[in-house]
Amino acid sequence: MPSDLLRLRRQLRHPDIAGVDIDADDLTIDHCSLSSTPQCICSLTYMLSQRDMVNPGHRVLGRDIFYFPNFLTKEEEEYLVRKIRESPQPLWKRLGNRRLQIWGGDITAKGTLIVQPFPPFVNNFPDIISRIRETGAFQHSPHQGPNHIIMNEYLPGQGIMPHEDGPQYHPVVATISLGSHAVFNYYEYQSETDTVAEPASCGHGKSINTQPMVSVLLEPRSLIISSGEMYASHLHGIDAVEEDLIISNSSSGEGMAVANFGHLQDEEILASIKTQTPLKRTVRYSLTCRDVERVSRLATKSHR
Ligand SMILES: O=C(O)CCC(=O)C(=O)O
Repeated sequence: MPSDLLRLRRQLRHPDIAGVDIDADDLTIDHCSLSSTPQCICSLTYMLSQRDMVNPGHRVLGRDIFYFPNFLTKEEEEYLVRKIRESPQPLWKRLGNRRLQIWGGDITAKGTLIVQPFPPFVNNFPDIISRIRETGAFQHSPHQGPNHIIMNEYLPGQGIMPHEDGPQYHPVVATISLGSHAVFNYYEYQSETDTVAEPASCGHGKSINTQPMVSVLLEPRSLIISSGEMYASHLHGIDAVEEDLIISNSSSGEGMAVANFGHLQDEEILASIKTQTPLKRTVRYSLTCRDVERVSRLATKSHR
């Protein structure tokens, strides 16, 4: 048995997870920090429990990333995009490089969600929240499902810088893509001993490897779930580009290889990859769905 695994078995005697029954074959330890901190033990517990919650057929590269192509139908996508485009101007918040709406309420500086009702289309048609619940990913979250959604709009050439989602949320994030594809990159922090050729940028005073560790192609209508160590100790972002050249698993040509190549289903996207044609981004709306752990029900105003 590898020494890492022996160490891990010793750590699993920690009282927080005593009695957890695991099989050595179930463990993916190559990308897990095996320090002896309780946080590590907790995140290991989480990884192990997450493993049983979401259908393993959706798992990407054995990591805590789950990809669901065609999570919504084309009709549902069209309906949602129409509802978003029809929404009143005051609901939009303008950031430096894009616009967004917040559904489910604002979060205070101390991390409490002041609950507001979701727009009706989130719960009724399509029933996004219950469908996300059914994936099993939120089974252990405080409200057993998302209670907060950030809806981002990206025009071609707009993206989002690598960032972490922060401690106010339960460590699972489910993101639905509407309208356009995008490439979702996961980044690692540099360890203090790393010597990398690439320059590094900084987050929370820690250096970030600017080379993505994993890239996932998000097709329109897809859902991606990040959890466990991908939530807790990695960053994610989307490059601000107008097109993406994606290569197939077997190709050695120029372009980007994506970890979920085997999960892709969109015929136009597959055809562009086959013919090595860059995929032009169009307007994309993303619904980033999370469970804010602390909530207050003081607010009464309804969603317009
Ligand atoms: O638009 C996306 O897919 C990512 C959005 C995101 O990372 C966020 O809102 O924190």
